[in-house]
Amino acid sequence: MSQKLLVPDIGDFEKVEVIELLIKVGDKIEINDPIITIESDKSSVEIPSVSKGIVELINVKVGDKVSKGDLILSISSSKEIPVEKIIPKDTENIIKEAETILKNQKERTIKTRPTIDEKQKIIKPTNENDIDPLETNDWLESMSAVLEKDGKHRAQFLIKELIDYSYKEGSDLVLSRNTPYINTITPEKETKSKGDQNIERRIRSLIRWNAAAMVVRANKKFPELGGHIGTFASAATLYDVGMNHFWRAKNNKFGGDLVYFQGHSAPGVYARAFLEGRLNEKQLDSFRQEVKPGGLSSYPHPWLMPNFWQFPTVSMGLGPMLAIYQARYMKYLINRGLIKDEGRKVWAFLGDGEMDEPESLGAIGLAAREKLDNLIFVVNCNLQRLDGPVRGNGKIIQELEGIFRGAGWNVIKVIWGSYWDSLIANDKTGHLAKVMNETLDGEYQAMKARDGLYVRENFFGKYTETKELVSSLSDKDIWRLNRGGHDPHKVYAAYDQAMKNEGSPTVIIAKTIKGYGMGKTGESVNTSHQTKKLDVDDLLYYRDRFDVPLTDEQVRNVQYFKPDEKSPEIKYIKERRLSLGGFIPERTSYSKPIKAPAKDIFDFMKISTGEKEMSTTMALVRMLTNLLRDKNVAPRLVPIIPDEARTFGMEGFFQKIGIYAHEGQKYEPEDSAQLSSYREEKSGQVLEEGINEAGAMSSWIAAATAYTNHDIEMIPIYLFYSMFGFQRIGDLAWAAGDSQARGFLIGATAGRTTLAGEGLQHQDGHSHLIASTIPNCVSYDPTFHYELAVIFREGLRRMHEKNENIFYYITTMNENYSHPAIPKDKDCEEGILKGMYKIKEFNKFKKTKIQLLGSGTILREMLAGAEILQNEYHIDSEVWSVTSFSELRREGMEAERYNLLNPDQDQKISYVEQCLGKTEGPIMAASDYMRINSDQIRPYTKKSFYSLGTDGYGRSDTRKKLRKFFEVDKEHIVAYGLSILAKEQLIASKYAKEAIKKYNIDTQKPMPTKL
Ligand SMILES: Cc1ncc(C[n+]2csc(CCOP(=O)(O)OP(=O)(O)O)c2C)c(N)n1
Ligand SMILES: [Mg+2]
Repeated sequence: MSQKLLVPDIGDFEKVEVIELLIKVGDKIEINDPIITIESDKSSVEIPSVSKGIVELINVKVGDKVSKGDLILSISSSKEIPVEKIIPKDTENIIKEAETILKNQKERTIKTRPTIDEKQKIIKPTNENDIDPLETNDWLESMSAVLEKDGKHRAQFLIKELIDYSYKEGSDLVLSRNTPYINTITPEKETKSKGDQNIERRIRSLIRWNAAAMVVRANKKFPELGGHIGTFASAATLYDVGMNHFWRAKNNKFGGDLVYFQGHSAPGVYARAFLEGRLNEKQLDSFRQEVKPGGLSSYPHPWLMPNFWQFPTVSMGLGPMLAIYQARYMKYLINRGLIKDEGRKVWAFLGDGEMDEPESLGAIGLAAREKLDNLIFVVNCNLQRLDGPVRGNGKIIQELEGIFRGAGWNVIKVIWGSYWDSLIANDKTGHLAKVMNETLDGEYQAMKARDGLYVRENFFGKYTETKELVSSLSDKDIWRLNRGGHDPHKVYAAYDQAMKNEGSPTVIIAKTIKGYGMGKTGESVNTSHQTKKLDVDDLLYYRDRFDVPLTDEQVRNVQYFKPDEKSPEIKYIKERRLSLGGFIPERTSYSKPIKAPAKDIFDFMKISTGEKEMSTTMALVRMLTNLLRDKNVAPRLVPIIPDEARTFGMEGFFQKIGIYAHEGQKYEPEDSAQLSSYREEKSGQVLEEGINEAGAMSSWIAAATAYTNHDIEMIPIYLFYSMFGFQRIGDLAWAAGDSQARGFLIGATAGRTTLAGEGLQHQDGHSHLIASTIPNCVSYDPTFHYELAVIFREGLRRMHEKNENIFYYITTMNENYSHPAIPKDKDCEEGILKGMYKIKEFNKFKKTKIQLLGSGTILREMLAGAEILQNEYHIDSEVWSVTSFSELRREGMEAERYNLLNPDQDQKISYVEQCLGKTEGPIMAASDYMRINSDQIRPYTKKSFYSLGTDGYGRSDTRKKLRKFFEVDKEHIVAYGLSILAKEQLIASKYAKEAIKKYNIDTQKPMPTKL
């Protein structure tokens, strides 16, 4: 039996052009197989089949315009399947279902005591999960009575007391954003570590010593090197417990946990690697001396230590944000079936001062929403940052608790060490908890800079009850009362619970002392962060404090200490790591390259579009649609969009590959009947980030480094308004370079005059300049679709097939125009990739010539200007399409450098010079970016060079007016061209003057930068 396939609902569009037939008569098709591609003036979408069978007849051809209900084709099929799109979830049913639930709820009778008045009826328990409604009612009635008798403040007070009490009794399921200033896990509920605490302490002491020695030695040699001792000193236990018991390394059986180390605690990580036998003394001695290969980088930089560091974290705030998106991306890969779910975790270590960076907290809502129980934050609250206290007048731990709990995180506070346990247990009157709550961070800090007597007087001395509590303790005992973050038992228990937590991310907020153990010079003092030199007395104190087995002489020489390979310490440290699968951090990749698609997949972009006009953004989307048909590439593409898919004409992707949503789609979308309906799915491929460029970039980095973190090569393509790219998330882009990311960044709707109506804050005139500052970012500003195809294909080949550690920034525009076929010249493709090629030559008059270089859409103004110069002024020209001024500059710099270093050798000729050296006439270059963009190649041309550009603030107007304003339209190109030729004494100046008059160019108008 025969069936008809019709054009489905395509939204607001009528008469949309068919641009591709993806089937032919006789083909066997399955449900969801794409059958044709249609294209409106903004986007192209594939229409999938809603039936299966053999194609009998095709009713449309390329170029036809179709609307909803038009016949596309008919197929023969044995089974009767409705021709209409499969009916979406029935709204009626959903409503009915909801009504039934509501009805049932109403009918559910709760046994309550007879109610006395109307008001009490309102507070009847109605919660379905209530296991004892009678008891609940008792409580509610009491509350009602309190409210009536003593008012809302008293009611609030009682609620708070109840919550605090339940917390103290061991319930961490609190209903308040804040809990008392004590540990979340009560001593009875602590899971005990199976580790040998004595050996672990000795190992930790050696790591502490070697980390400090490393910084001191480096600064003795070269005082300018700097470094930090105080940070790691405060975090040593937090790291050690993780290293000894929790963090599983990547190996051939397991994907590995991912740990984001706090940037300036790097010395501690090196010191441990030294004991593990991964680094030697010579390497420790090259800390912060990275110019000579083999030096240890100041902070975690994968670019500088590509086999060691995994994540760049030292730009505060990026670590937490990247870690959240890393954890989210891990779930994405699992939900898409690309990696196994092995219970891997992402750990991020952060400073309490660092939490003030907006990025640190900016994505915590997403982490909770996406139920990232594979994510664990550890915030080291040593109460200090660089200059002074983080919250001298407040309490950072309580503040963070409120914020994270409010966002939906599992919060574990690790405030007090084991020595406090009995005191807290004996705090029958609650006064100890009261002092703990009342004492400010500034006071806590000051206490640890003093001594036991000071603490007795100023802390315990506040109330008779607390004074009494410690009356049997000596000052030394009081001084020994430790903070939670320095107690391996407390830290172990917290990590253990974090590992077991399900359904939400965990934050461990640990209290420590900055410069722990450093004594007078560096412990808990405001200058702790800056301390990088310790004098002999401090070193001796540090040695004694941690029982490091060094003689005074060895201490004076600041020697490292590493026990014998056969010592229990070294055996223990190695055994621990062996049992956890290997070393951390370590950066490796076992991903397989992706075979670049056959060239012909791009061929459709090498022919002319004829009359048809389209933007390069649309050409890109067309290209991606085609790439999604390549079986090697398709599953690896990760389109990432911050809420602009429709702007870029990408809504077709919603249905085709779905939007990633970890819970799938729990609602029927409003537009479910339409072809491009908003489809969320657990295995969705598109990362739709919402209005969140930093988040989108973090996702992109996670995907772009999946080759090392998950051993799977992915192809992330992040499309954004070009102005909200590098300018907005520049530091993340720099971190992407450091991380050796591989993928595409697409600055869409690019240019300062091409994006016409949006105005000052949208119009980008400098993203290419920022992109060019990142050494491994390759950027292009193509004009025509074939240029885009050549560039993109090469990007795929270099990054994902050949695994070069580079990433691409390509700008695409929203200006519609027709695209010519790729020039026949055999060197054209090479020129496109190198950065320029000759696109047209005007050679009619053979008298006066000018070289015209154009980039992006301004190339078209150049071409139009060249036409006028030829026809109206008899000026010949060569027009060059410059696909990348930045790449030309890089090549030019290299050639120049070689020549300067090798004055007696054959001199290299830069590619710019190869193109322009033998040409006639001066050069005029222009782009839709600031003049400095085209000026990049000025030093490599040996000719007169003039550039036009869009310097100044953008503004909203028509494209034509904007180009006139910024003086990059064809009329200015003609006038400036003539003026340049006059200045070079190649023509008389009157021609230029005439043109200026003819085109109404106001010579008195100030520079656009001043307007
Ligand atoms: C974006 C950024 N701003 C400033 C710095 C300089 N800096 C490095 S560490 C630091 C203080 C860190 O304090 P905190 O986060 O509390 O960490 P702690 O050393 O106390 O553990 C500052 C300001 C930086 N690395 N990154
Ligand atoms: Mg701090």
